[in-house]
Amino acid sequence: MNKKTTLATLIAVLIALTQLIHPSAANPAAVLGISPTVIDTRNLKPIGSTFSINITVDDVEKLWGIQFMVKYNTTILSAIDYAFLDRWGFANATRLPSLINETAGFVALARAAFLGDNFGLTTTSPVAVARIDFTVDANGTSPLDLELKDEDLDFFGALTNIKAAPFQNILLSDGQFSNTQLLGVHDVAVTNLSISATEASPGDIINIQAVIVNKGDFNETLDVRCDFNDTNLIETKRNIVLNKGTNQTVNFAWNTANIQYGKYVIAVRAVLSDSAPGDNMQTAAITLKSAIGSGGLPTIYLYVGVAIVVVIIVAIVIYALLRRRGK
Ligand SMILES: [Ca+2]
Repeated sequence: MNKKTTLATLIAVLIALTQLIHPSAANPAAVLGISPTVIDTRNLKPIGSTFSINITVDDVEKLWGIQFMVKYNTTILSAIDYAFLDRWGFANATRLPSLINETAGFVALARAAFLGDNFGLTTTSPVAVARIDFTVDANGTSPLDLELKDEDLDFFGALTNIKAAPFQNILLSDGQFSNTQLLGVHDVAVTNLSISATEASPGDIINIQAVIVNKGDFNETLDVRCDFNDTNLIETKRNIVLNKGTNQTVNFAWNTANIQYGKYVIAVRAVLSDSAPGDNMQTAAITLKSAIGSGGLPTIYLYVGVAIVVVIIVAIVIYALLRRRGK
């Protein structure tokens, strides 16, 4: 081994060591919703009257483009107008086709900012981005359903961020209209998330427990997902029956045998598009350390220690080689 090769090996070893220390982050799902959730105005919205709904976005980072549709019952309602609320620099936005289709019963809205015109919308609370106006045609009930995709109508929507990368994980929160009956809401929540350890070693089993609650007016059957770092699935409990007003404890076990050292965020989420999606997920943080690291010596010192030993060995080798060449 000559001096150059030795140095290259040393650098490679140091780079490899730095790769062992990796940060992690978790992103919540983006939310597209209707506000108010329920237009429940018995006897207050007679035939011929008008009302408006706002479309809101939540938990988005650098939102740059938006395309979606709202479907409704054309017997009960007519969509008459829409407007974008240009509150985050969409004033100069390119106009993608937006339209009202009174025959099929949908409003399709789309808008994107010019690239470079702004830095997108970042928010962790609901922000209204568009408004739709309706007139009431008849007494009855109509859904106000948000859709991102309808293959029959050849419609493919998205929420897109500044890098033109669609948000992969989007919760849709629908609305309802009625002028004849009291409307109930669908609303479940994840509460009381606990994990058996906040520090552990790879190979440990982490027990995860949460309570799901049905706060709404309907009996529900739903899946509950447990993930780490956003959408890396640990397990899904399927078809849990949760009657209104009841709660249920769910348990998961995370086998960390093939998980690297690092910080992780465990999330338990109720998979249901409900009226208040903000409480459908709970998270908890956990750090996986080496056995020595968890015994009190932080993991980074272990890596530094190994690196120092490697450097000393390499130095000795170089010294030995140089001495031999010198003779
Ligand atoms: Ca909820």
